[in-house]
This record gives sequence, structure tokens and C-alpha cells, in this order.
Amino acid sequence: MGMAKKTLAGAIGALALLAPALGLTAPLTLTRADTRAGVDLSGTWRYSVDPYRDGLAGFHRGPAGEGHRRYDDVDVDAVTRAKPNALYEYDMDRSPTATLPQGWIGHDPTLRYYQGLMWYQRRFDAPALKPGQRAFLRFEAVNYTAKVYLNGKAVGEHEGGFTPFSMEVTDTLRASNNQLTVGVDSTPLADGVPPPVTDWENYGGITRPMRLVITPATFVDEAWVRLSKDGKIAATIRLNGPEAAGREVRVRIGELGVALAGRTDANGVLNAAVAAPRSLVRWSPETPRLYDVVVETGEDRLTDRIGLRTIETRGSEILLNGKPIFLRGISLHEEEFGENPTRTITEASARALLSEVKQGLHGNFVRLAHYPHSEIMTRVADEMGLLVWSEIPVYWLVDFDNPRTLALARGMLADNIRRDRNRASIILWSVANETPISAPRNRFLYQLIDDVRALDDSRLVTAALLTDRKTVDGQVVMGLNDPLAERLDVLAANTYNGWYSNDALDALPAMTWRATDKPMVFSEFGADALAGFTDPALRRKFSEDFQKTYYEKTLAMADKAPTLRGISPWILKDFRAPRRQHPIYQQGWNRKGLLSPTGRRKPAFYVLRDYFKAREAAR
Ligand code: GCB
Repeated sequence: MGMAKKTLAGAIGALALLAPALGLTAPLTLTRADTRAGVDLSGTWRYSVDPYRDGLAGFHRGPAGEGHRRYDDVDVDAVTRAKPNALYEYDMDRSPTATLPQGWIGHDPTLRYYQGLMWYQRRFDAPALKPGQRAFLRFEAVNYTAKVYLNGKAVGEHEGGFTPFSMEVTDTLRASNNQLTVGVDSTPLADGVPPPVTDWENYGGITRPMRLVITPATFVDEAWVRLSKDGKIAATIRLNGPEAAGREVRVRIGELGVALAGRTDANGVLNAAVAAPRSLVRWSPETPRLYDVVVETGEDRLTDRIGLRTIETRGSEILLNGKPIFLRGISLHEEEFGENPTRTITEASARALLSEVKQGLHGNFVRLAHYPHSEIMTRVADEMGLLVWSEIPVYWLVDFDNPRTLALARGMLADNIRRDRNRASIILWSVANETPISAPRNRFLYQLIDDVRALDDSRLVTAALLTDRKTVDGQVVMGLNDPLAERLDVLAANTYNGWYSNDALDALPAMTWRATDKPMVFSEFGADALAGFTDPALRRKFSEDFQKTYYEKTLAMADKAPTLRGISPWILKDFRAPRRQHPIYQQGWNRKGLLSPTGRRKPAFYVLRDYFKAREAAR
């Protein structure tokens, strides 16, 4: 791709992302698209690898020529029969197949380390649209950039691997044999989010479900229903379409006898609230009660299953439904169990992971690191009763001084919040992980915190911070010393004494933590262990013995931290991490899991389980 073109594309991308955040255009959320009429586009797709981006530009950087453009609306074989002299250097209809969604490292072993452009194509039939109906393509996640073409026409672009995006295709759709092409480029960008260097596998591909969604002309795009701190059931409904303004909307929760109705304002938005009935069972990990909520306007009807609860802080306490709670958690990457994961989260793979937290560890909390996880994961958390920390991939060192990067992060945050505002399980929005303090970084994160507060006043804001270590009278004193703390509701510390420092493990319990004026959680601590490797005599790093003792000693330290209100150690399961290349112990995996890649429990798993059991009993 030529430089000029790239810069222009970047500028357009940034503008498109900036616009919704600034309220310039109505967002397109398509809440609960999975429940709407349409066509599931998951399944068999064709793919064609394109490392030199031949499908996007010619050999002298001009436009790509015929015979190279994977998205042209042709059947290559039919064209070359009709015109025997025609030269085509691709043929999507005869390319290899893969079952999507899935990261492409699962398609073929030669793609294991491929980062670049990949073309995907499939054909599908669509129901004929009735007069006034609209059609959208919605992708739950494509990593990292996507260019989407329908029937030979470019219909949209997106940057960011973990949030959904949609585009209207009402006028481009055919009744049969639609040809849908997606150019997916996994190359991380220096000014992207996340940055090129992280500690997890960059699964390129169409990693979450995609759908053709059919709606009436005016439809419910967002329906946010929550319990406000003053005990009201509040609803914010946003309509999209030519008749969005001044339109009658009804919200019903049948089991509670709740009915709200009203007319939308000039922007197509209705805000309404009613006192919660006494019969309301508040959502909690112990009683994860969900209610069927129905929203209707004109001929449109949207349903969701929603839990109602409050979350607040008071001094150093976290209050769930008004009662102090300790977060018994663990961190998780979006990676399923198995020897060769492909970041394929299905309901079954999500349940398998979360069951180990809930039933296995006796936990009540998960940190979904380091980016918004699949919508399936947060819905399963709602159903199972697990509190959730959700975050965006502002990780380590992003380009904090770059307005494009900020616009991108703001767009991701807004999309994540709009997507998941109805998930009772989510109590914390996190804006960053281990970012180095600087004036540009502070400005960047202050903006994100302001955005969260503007979009969602029913949850808490946090960020995983680096710790501050001092030695006072020969004693190690740990604490947080980050100007961000002032603006957060819950402070979070990633702490690795004894793993990344060479402290003796026996020294950990004597380390003290300074009290904070707000609740604090240990958002990470952990040590690698290769499942099955024991070394009782030396207790070397990477042995199960080391990891077990590390957990015992770190938990003893945690118990003395005066304002600690929860933990989410690093991490439930070993995960692919290309930075980790010790040939015996790591082999491309971060081994800090309490479970092996296939789910085998390491001894430290039981240490944490017993700790959580004791915490649960002490409630
Ligand atoms: C961290 C990071 C996490 C890493 C972990 C580790 O502090 O937040 O992404 O994977 O440490 O294992 O070093």
C-alpha cells in the first residue's frame, strides 16, 4: 500500500472513530444482534493469503489490477472460460476452506507465525427484504483491521481487534448468491491499540461470529436497562432510522410487572425510570437472577436477559447491592482450552473456562484481560454469576501523544461500553494496564476516564497500575504512586515480588502495603510453572513447587494489606505468548496458569481454591 494512501486511510479511519465519541454521528450498536432476524455467516469460508498485499495495490503502488482484486464480483473460472486470454492470479471460489470464526493459525500449520493480509470470502443467500426493511453486516471481532466488500463493492473498514462493528448493506444486498469478502490484516501498528509488543498471541483473523441482521426501517439500536443507585429501574433506549424522533417506545419486564413507556426526543432517545418493585431479586454471584426485558417500538421488538444490581464504593469498601464484598478472582485471556487454541470462544468453551473459576476455585470474579472479550463470555458470566472486570487494550506503551491513537482508544471504549452495558456481571471498566507515567499518558487516560463516566454512571472505573517499592528501616514497603489514582474508583496493582524480583519467597509475608483511601485489588500476581515439572529440592523457577510456594507467600502478604478488597492473580490457564521462548519451560507459552493448556490443575490451583473457600466461609 502506498504511503499517501495509507495516511489517507488512517486519517479517514481516525475520523470515523472520533465521530461517534464526539457525538457527531449516531452510533450503530445493534444491541443483541445475535437475537435478531437475519443470516448467521459463521461456517465455511474460503481464504487466500496475501503477504505482499497484491489484492490492494499494483506492483508500482497504483490501484490493484483486474486479476488481483480478491473482492471483484466474478467467478474466476467462468470469466477465464469466456475470455481465455484473461489472467487471474487468484480464484477465491477454489481457494482452501476454513471454518470461521477462528484465528487463522488454526487453518494450516504454515500460518502459525503469519502476520499480514488474509482474504476471506463466502457466498450466501439472503431473505428478500420487505419494503422498508434494512440489512446490516455485523462482525463481533476481526483482528486487527478489516476491509469489507459485498458483491464487489467496498462497504466498510474497521480498526481494532476486539470490538464489534456494523455496516448497512440494504442497497447492496441481493436475494441470492451474495459474495462477501473481507480483507483482514493482523499487522500491529505502532500507533495502534494494542501496541505491537504485548505478552499474548496476536490471533489474526475473523475471531468472533458475524451475521447479516435484518431490521425494520426504524429499530431499537440500544436498550440499556439498569438499577440506579436510588433504587429505580432506569432505561435508556436509542432508536435508529427515519422515524427515530418523537416515537412511542415501551419497555416491559413481565416477571416484575414493570412497564415503562414514553416518546423519544429529537435524537431518537428515550430516558425513563420507575421505582423497583419489592419483588426484585437483585443479581449477585449467589443469585444470578436475570429478567427477560422486551423493548418495542412500531413493528420492532428486541429482547434481552438482564440482571439488576448496584455497585459502589464507600471509603475502602466495594459494595455490591449495598453490602461489602471481597473479589475472589482470577485473570483470563480469550483463549480456549486445548493444545492448539485458536481464540474460538463458543458457549461451551466459555463455560469450560468460567466453571473452573466458579466451581473449581470458588471464585466470584474474573478479570477479562487485556481487551474486551467475546460477547459470549460476558453473557455466560451473567448467567453463571461471576463479577467481571472488562478492559481495553491500552497496554504498556501505546503512542500516548498521538491524537489518532487516542481517538482509536476512545472508540474502542465507547463500543465496548455500548455493547455490554446490560451485563450485570461487569462491575469495573478498566482503561489501561501497566502504562508508564508521563504527562501525555496522564492526559490520554484522564480523557478515557471522563468518557467512561459520561457513558456509564452505573459502574466503577479502574486501571492496573505499576507498583512503587521502597525500603524503610530494612523493610520492604509497597504502594501505589500514580497520579491516575485520584481519578479512579478502585485502585489496582500488578505485583510480582518473588517472580520478577529476586526476593526470597520467604521474605514476601513480611512485606507491607500502604493503606489507600479507596479500595485496592491485586489485579495480577503470578509465577510460571510447567505442568508436571517438580523440583522439591531446589524449588527452581518454572517448577510447580515454586509456583505453589509463591502463591502461599503472596497470599500471606495480601492478607496484611489493609485496604485490599480483591485479587485476580495471573492467570487461570497457560496462554500462548510469543515473547516466552525458554526451550524447556515455555516454548512460546506464558506458564503462569494455574491450569495447563489442556486444563490440568497445578498444585497452586488448590492453594488459591482453599484460600477462596476460607474467604467464602468468612463472609
Ligand atoms: C503483566 C502483564 C501481563 C503479563 C504478565 C506476565 O504484568 O500485565 O500481560 O502477561 O505480567 O506474565 O509477565
